[in-house]
Amino acid sequence: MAGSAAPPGPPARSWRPPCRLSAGRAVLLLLLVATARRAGASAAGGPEVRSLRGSWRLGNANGSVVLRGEVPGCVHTALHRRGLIQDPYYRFNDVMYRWISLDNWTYSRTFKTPFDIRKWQKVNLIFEGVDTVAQILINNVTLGRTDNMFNRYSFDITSVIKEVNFIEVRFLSAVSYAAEQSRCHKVYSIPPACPPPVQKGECHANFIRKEQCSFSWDWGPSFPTQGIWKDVRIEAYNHYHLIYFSLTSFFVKSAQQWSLEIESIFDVVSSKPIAGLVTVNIPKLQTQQTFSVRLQPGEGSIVLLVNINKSSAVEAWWPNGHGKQTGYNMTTTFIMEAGYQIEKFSKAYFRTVELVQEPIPGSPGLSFYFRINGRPIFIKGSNWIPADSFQDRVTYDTLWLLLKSAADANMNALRVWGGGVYEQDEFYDICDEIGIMIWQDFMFACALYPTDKNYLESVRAEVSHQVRRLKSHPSIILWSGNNENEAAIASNWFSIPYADKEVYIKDYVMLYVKNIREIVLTEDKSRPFIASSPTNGLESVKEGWISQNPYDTHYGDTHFYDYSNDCWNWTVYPKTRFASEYGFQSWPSFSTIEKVSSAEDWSYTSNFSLHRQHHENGNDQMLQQLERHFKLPQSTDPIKKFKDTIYLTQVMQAQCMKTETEFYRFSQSEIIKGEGHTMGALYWQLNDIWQAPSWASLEYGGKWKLLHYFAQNFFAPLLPVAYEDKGVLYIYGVSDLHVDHKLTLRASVSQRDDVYIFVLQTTAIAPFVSLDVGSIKGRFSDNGFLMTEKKKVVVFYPWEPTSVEELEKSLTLTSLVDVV
Ligand code: BMA
Repeated sequence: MAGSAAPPGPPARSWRPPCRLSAGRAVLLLLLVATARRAGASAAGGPEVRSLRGSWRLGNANGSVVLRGEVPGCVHTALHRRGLIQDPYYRFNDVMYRWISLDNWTYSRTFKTPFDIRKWQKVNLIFEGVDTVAQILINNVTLGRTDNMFNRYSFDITSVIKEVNFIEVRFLSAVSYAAEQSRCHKVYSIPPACPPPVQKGECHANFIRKEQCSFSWDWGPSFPTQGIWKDVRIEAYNHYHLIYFSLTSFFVKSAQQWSLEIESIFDVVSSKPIAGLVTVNIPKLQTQQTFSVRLQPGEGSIVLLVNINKSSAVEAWWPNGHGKQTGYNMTTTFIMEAGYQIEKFSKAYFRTVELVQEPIPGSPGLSFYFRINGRPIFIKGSNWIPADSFQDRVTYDTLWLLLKSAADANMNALRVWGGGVYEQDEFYDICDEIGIMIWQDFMFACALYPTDKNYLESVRAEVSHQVRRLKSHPSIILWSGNNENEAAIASNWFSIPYADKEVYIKDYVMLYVKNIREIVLTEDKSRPFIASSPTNGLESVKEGWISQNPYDTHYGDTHFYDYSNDCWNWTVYPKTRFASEYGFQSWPSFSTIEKVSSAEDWSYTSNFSLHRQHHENGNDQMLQQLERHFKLPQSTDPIKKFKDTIYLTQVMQAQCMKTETEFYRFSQSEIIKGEGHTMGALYWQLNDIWQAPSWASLEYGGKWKLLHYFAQNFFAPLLPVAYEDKGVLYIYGVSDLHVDHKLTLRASVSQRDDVYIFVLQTTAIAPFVSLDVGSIKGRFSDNGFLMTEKKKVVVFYPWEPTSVEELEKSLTLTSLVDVV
């Protein structure tokens, strides 16, 4: 490990934001200008693009730390790459390196303009993402300021750009900014002020439009990053420029025909309107239509409606397990009287989504389920959190591995949870490709939020940008305003005196209903919107958007956590319409923990084990749950005892989640005492942000916990469930299939060159058999199983090259009988 840089003294530079730093010009321009990268594609005379990716100069406020930093990237990653700090995830480094986010850093570089500036009517500097509070300068001229990590910023630099330029992005610590904004909000406080001490986090995350969990969470560290986290470039153009291009599909019932809505947003720099022709061509569907259009000066959109040829059989896009994810190649050509021609290649998908909330015979309340392409679908999956504290480390491969693991475990949906980030384009591309439906939260979680003018303006720009960027993805089936903020007010999490409640309800409605919802409904009519999760849906609307009890099992969705009752007892679970969050913790495997700890940390009660646990009393809760069904590990060898405990927490988590999920699945087709008709099970949580105990089924790095293997079984399309109720054994056959099936059991394994076959033998029955190959990346065909037969064959699918020798060396086999 490289030696760490000494924490420099307090930040010297003194520009402080006025109360609520006005993003003024930048935000205004964001609404007026916008992206070109996605719109891409040009012919002669088209826009010139100069990427500013690559190596920048990076320095802290008093100049004591200067280094090169990659863009896109952040300060922490740059310091780590240069060997100035250790792995930020190692041991206690999250708190040791707090100084990094308290300092104010500046990114700068020079660059040459690769084109003749005089030839262009407009030159923009585009940031796809700035994290978060910064002043942007070119050639010592301030272009504007940024204050929202989720916005796209575009600055008009036509009159500022020279042949050789000096660009600076002067960041202000997100932590200081948030504190300052909270201090300035004088009329009333906006809770929570700080996270619970067990999270070792920073305060006032709700005062900054930044990944909320970067100030810490109950499963994650505090790393409030600074950096240019997405693409940055210069764009020059004449006449007009395509900035957003999106497709949404509709099925027109009256005509029994699919139609596509194509929206193109342009910036027209000519002083006069520009006329032209747009041709849309989908060869496979024998559909071609030409439209004459007229672009007005300034920013504006054109919306074209393409009716798909009725005689072509359109294959719809289906979720994983329900059919194919068909998409059709489509070309859109813009031939305008002035300027260049644009040819845009895209994929057109056809699917409908309805959120059905209607009376159910024999049950008070309303249903809450998704109908995809006219078919009710039981939503099976989990909740997605950011895959890393440092977004620049999240590659396509990281996303693919995690999302493919979700699909391989028979999931058909994920909820992108509101305390993280709107994910990168590639995330949604993969979901489109493999049929993972996305419940997309807006990024607000577990807090109340301000609604002053500048804040709202920033949120409005964020919402328009994100909806425009994402709405073409068929995988997204729902927009949802926030995580648990309706519940936070309804259940008074923050002890707000009754007399003051109205103020917060007003703020809530202002933010999620009058702003976010309004924008979403204007921008995207192709999918439903709910204001919060959990919510009572239409019932919440009726009660003024905040229900008395948003956890009501007769309406909407519920979140349910119970660590004190026996989790193997299905009667403790709510017979809800839709379980959108529920979960139990476990520890990640030893090979994962080992990478960020040292020998002295390897016990369940070490300082390290306490430090990594961010959920109050979490480690004890796991032991208490374990004790109900297992003997706690007693080995005198401390490492063996630690490993046995880790193994048991995973067994316990897997078994609890199996019980709970099977309960939700068999509650699909029944109403008992007015409750039931459950149509969704999204457990908390799919993935981990670092190596620590959490609710996740995939460890940081992608390794499957026993829960993930169990999920593969409890989410199987055909599921037999047996449970006992007052002396009667009930057996359910749960099916997600579209046709009736006879159930026959076969346990068959096929052999391929790139997989490894494990043959297991036992002389006695072995419960919860776990195979572990340490740090070798890959997954087994099955794990955590009950071995009743003498011999069992398990296949290992490696994610990177390995060998029989390596696997043999790393293999550990554990079952309940091995725990001492
Ligand atoms: C829910 C989530 C997260 C949290 C999880 C586990 O409330 O929305 O905020 O991490 O429970 O406590």
